[in-house]
Amino acid sequence: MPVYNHQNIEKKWQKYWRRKNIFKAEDESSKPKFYCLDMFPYPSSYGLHVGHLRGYTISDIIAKKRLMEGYNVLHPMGWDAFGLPAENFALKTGVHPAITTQKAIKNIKKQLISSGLGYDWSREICSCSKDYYQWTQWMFLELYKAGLAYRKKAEVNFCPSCKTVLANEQVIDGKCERCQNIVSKKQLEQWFFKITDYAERLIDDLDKIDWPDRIKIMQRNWIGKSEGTEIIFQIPNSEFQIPVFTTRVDTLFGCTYIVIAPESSIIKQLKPKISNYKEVLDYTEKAKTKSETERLAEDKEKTGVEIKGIKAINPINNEEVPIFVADYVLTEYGTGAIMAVPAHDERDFLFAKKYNLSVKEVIQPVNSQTEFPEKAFEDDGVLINSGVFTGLSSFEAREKITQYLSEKKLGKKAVYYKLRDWLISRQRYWGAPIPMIFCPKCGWQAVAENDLPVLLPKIKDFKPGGEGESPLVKSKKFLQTKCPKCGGLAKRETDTMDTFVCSSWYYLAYAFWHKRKNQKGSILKEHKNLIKFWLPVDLYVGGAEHACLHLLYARFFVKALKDLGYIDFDEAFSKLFNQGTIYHEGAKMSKSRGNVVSPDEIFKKYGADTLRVYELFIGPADQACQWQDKGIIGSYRFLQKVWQLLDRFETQSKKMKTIETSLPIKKLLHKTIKQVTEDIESFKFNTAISSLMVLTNEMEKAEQLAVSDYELLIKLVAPFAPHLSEEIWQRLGHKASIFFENWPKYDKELVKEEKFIFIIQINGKIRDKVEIEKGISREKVEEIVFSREKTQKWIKDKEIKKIIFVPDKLINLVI
Ligand code: ANZ
Ligand code: ZN
Repeated sequence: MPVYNHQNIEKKWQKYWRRKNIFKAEDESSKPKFYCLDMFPYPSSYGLHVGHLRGYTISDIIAKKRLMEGYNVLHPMGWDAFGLPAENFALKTGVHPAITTQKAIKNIKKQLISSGLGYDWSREICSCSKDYYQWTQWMFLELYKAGLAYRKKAEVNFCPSCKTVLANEQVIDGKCERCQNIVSKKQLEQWFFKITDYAERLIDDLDKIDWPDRIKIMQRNWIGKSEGTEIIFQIPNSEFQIPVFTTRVDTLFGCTYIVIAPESSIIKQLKPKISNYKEVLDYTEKAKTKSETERLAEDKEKTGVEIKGIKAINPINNEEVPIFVADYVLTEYGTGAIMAVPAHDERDFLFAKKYNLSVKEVIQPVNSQTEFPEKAFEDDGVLINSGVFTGLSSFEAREKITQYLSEKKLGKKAVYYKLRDWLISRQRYWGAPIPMIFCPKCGWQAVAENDLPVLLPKIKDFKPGGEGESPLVKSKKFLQTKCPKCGGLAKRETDTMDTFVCSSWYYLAYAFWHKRKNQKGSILKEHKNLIKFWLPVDLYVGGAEHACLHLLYARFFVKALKDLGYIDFDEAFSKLFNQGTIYHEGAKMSKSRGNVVSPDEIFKKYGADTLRVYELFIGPADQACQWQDKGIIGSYRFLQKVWQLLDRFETQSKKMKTIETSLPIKKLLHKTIKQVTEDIESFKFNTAISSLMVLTNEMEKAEQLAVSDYELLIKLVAPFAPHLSEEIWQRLGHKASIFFENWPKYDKELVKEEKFIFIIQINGKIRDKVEIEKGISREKVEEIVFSREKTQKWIKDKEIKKIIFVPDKLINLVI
């Protein structure tokens, strides 16, 4: 029998699947639906590497199994095509991003098809095409009309290398998520989405979805719900008050000064009373150049300036405390001011040490006496030096003191979130233009729905401006327009949208994309039924790096669209799976590190089926793993063996085909059906593959093998190695695709573990018997034996000198 010639066969089946629409979803069907989604890739000009393909293989295996299980499967694909990578590549090569992007899409699509991935291409979307971004713009207008999109001047993150502002989520440890350069701060007027309105629901609804805990925890922390107390500190002889937010109102008696953030408007308001105003102002100017992480870091030296001429009154004991301005307090969080308790907060402690401020202990650890602290004691404890509250636990005191303050109208319970509004303007060319117009008379006006899309003009010079000016400013034709309200001369917004806006709704588009007409109005309303039919997504597969980016933004969109009445679910992704990253030569596989392995070579040499098997045989699907060029041979050999088994049925006489499989092989086959079925459901593809390898080896050795049993093996292999399986299936005489066959069911009788009577001897005499399964390990047997009361009685407290173990027979304890 010749070796399996993947080169001819794989192409043949890829064509067949497309021609026969094998993987096309049905919009009307009595079958249960299954929506299996991959995070759509950005069309990199460098193509895909084998690391990218891992996630796509995972979702494809599940989708193919579901199809065989009788589901109506939607498994679509598209392109996250706007954004910096495409634009930067275009800048480097001098070719327009529209051209490079189309070229990249063509190449990647070829790679995906060559991998045997079964997508319904009739629903392909491309976020940079005008018929898609028209609706991205429409979504913007919907949010704008609902008051969820707004413009404000704020201190924003600016990446000097990407020359654009960024959202908070796109700044990782003070660095740009795209280029890893240090991000600076700038005062700019920008467009924001009011994601903070949804902070609470974004936390609460995490309970409704089956996502990895890791991702849920990251989102919870990012949203950062904090429950505490807002306390009012009055400024004597003035009507001014400074509200502070604390989670530790139990430490209020230990407050020895208060701090306001440098950006606080209170400073200006109090100007006439401040005796060192210039010094304060100089400090606030300097603070602007520091990043948030720098400001908050515990180990950085604290800086600040006392605001002289005014004091604040601690409402719990009417003590006067000094007021400082210091950059370790942020304007954007809580009230932008804090009560400082150096004895119990490390940052306050360091600050107090530096500026010689008093440290007053008010919390004592339970069961211990404190010495003079070298460090703040930050835990909960028992109150001391706290008037009538002395002796209470921190927990009780927080309730009681808050209540006391509320009665005096000087405090109340408060909840704050760390989450900030999502900054969506970008001063870059390759994005969806923000559909707004500025009229000198009427102010900001939304573009009329009927005038969408606002087309991205084809300009030659799309280099970003030095100071964060969108390149679109240079296109006079684009810039100058009429005010939708008064008809007078007006200017278009020249910023484009963050590409995470494009990806915040694409999973809805797949439900109806093949049915859309070039229409105006609401695409979501028109296709409400299809959205209802397909969504939510049953399985979403993609990278964990999106935890607080795409996965947070998309959740916000769903909630906003639900509130607007377009959809009727709270969460779009019922189940999420994050594939593990592939490492190569000691680093994460990536173009920038120069350690990528291209799938194209492997397609040629070993075939896509081999690659698919190896992608998952390499290690647990949710864990990082090392790519080894040599490792791929094992997967190749496995598929060759599956192929060679076919020989028996192609060359031997008809009579041979009726041969019965021996019982041990039959049992192994049914155990394998059970294991593969269950392993795929729990994403344990590697153990599923190894059990298929064991079965194939045993079948190879077996003298007798019924064709019907071989067919069961092929069905199990089909989701992993679809081309090979189709080819074998056809050669076995079947006319239809193997993916229209039913997924194998195991015979319950055949997978039953055999039990037998195991003998327990003490000093060679039979003292006990136990029924156990055949083939279980020594450790397991010992565990069972020693947990038996009867055995224990015989041993009592005597020392066991020796244990003799005869597998599947007996154990003898020598005492
Ligand atoms: C007094 C205090 C005493 C505090 C103590 C802590 C320990 P979460 O919400 O969990 O992060 N804080 C409040 N607003 C701030 C701001 N704008 N910038 C910087 N820090 C701010 O923690 C809330 C605590 O963070 C608050 O409780 C406040 O310090 C600080 F022994 O108030 B605490
Ligand atoms: Zn950057």
